[in-house]
Amino acid sequence: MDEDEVVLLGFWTSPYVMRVKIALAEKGVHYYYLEEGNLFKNKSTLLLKLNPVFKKVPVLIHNDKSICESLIILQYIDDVWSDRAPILAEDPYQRAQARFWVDFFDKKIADCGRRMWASKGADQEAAKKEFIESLKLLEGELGEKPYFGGDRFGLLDIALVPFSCRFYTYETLCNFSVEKECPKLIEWVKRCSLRESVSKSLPDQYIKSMMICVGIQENAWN
Ligand SMILES: N[C@@H](CCC(=O)N[C@@H](CS)C(=O)NCC(=O)O)C(=O)O
Repeated sequence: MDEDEVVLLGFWTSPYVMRVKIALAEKGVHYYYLEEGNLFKNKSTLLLKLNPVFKKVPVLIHNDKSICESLIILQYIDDVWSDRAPILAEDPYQRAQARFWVDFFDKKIADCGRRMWASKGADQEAAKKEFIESLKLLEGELGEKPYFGGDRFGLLDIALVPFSCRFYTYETLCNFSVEKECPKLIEWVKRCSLRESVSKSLPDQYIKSMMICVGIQENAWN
């Protein structure tokens, strides 16, 4: 399988792209990385050709076949390199649970993050309140386990941990501390960051936050 050609088309601040980087690293799959340099102002012909529907990264290209949407890509990676480091649990119920929480995260928490960044005053406060409540629900799901799936680092961990890079920005914009609100979740972030697959796939949260705050990548909050 490793003779196969694997290319990831991405953008450095995208947590969706980081999901794919972590999954490939966990599986030990070698790949070429192509940065979509002007994602928001001038998309490359390659991106438009490979993802004509959403025109978004990540796109995984495996032996000239393209796969879009981060969660579908994670599933694909798990299917193709099924002989190592499983991303999804074997048990159908555990798989369903992991998918439920990823869906909750993508629909609810990612949206609160966007609103905390894009609004001011009462709207921003409401988004912050919802964000903290939702994180607490996730923290409840984590419980005392090292990872969401138990002892195994899996789908929910891979899907969620990239978004921790944005915590510092949210805290700075909205004046709160994720660590104070959800200490166990931060312990989990630290635990995940000890894995090379994670530490090598996530940019430093302070650098990223600073660039976003000064407006360099403001559209990256899609
Ligand atoms: N649902 C998609 C979301 C991907 C996404 O939003 N990518 C952003 C970068 S973070 C993008 O490519 N945005 C380009 C645009 O909106 O034009 C996934 O899970 O892959």
